[in-house]
Amino acid sequence: MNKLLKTLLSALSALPLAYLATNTYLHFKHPQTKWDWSEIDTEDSEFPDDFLWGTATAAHQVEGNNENSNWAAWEKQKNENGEPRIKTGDVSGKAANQWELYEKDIELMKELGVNSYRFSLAWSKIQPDKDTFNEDALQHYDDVINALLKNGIEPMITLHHFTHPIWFEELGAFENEENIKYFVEFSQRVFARYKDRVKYWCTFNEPNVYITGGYFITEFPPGIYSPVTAGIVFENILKAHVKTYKELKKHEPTVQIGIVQSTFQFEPLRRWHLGDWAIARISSNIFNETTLSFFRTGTMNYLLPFETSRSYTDLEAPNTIDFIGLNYYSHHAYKFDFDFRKATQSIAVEGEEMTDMSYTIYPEGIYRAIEEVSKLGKPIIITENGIADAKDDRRGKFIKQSLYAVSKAIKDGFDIRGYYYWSLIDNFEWAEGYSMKFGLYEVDFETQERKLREGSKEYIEIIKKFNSK
Ligand code: GCO
Repeated sequence: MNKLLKTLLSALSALPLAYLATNTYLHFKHPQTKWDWSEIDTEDSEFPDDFLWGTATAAHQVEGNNENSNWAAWEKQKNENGEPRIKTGDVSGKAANQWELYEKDIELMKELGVNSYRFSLAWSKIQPDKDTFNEDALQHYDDVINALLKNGIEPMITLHHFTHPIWFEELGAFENEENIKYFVEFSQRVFARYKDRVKYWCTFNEPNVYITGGYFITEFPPGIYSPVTAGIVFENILKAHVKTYKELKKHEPTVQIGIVQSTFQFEPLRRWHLGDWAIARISSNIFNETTLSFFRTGTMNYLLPFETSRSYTDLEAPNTIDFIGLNYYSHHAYKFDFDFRKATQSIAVEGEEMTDMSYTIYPEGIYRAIEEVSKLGKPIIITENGIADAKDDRRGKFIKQSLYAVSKAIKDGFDIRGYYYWSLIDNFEWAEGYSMKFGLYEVDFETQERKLREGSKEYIEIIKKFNSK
């Protein structure tokens, strides 16, 4: 008895030491990098001659008339409290009417001086029902691609940017492995049509945001909290990527096909608190690591302790991306709670200026994100980076600092091929509706007039300096 008590006591006395050791380890393994911007000359940047300078949009957010997609249906619904799904009560409606105004938008791109444009295809317009491919819609994207090329702008296509046809949603979308074939078929069809003119293809935009929005935060369709289903969907999307990649590459080995990964850093709110660390690390593993480890090692490990775990291996996966698309916006702080949903309510990191979204301006985070995705050993294209800034009093500085960080990464040897600012024009920001102003151009949604924002001129200046094309 005495002996047992002694062992117990000595185990207990080792606890603070173990706590300290774990904390110290985490602290140094995951530093919260801070740069002293007052010491940095953001003019001191350099970019390669063949750099892709771009802007990005997605079909549902800018085109208008997306009547046939899962998001169109979602926007019209109310949640369990009888409130509209979209916080502002907006529906995407006519959006910025890019469907009709794409030539005007290409003129804006010319004014910016960009040499590339990332946009997505509205699957729901191209394949409104399972057995119909709409020739007019296909022709529309032919026209867009041709107009871009005529103006010296390299198109980059995203095949799936959060939205898909209602018929696909009704079949269970990516919850059902059987349905992968529909996505692959759609991709083959459009690829066959545009591959002679389009060199850059992204299969999926942010599988991690898709599953977080749809099955954790429930602000995206189908809006059902289910970490288990999230894992299934994650796996199926990664499988769909691999299948699509293989099919498409068979027919045109020279095209560049990647997947787009959103990277946020998750910080413990209190760096001394192991509970905060646990939430931050678990979130980062689910959000950042699931996709990255799959393409690095062939194994995806998806784990939410006490709730669900999933592992899937396909050793060919690392050979199914030609580049990694990186979307970077900011970082979040998390505070421990036994309820994971509560614990992952985003807290803005203290001491930093806010964007209009619920996160801060943290441009050095793009460097951290680059370091992280570079472990794949593939070229990196920054497929999105931008700021919601309705007052336009932070955009200019944000652009300069972010591009400085990218340039520093290039100087430090990271293989970065391009940068796409999100977004060309104001648009429908998913759950936030039209309240968030990401555009380099402000859009008056009544008149559809576009107006260059002052802060955007910084982007024009930098491009002018380095874009030799
Ligand atoms: C996303 C998307 C974009 C967003 C952008 C701003 O990350 O959700 O790719 O569609 O509009 O990131 O939040």
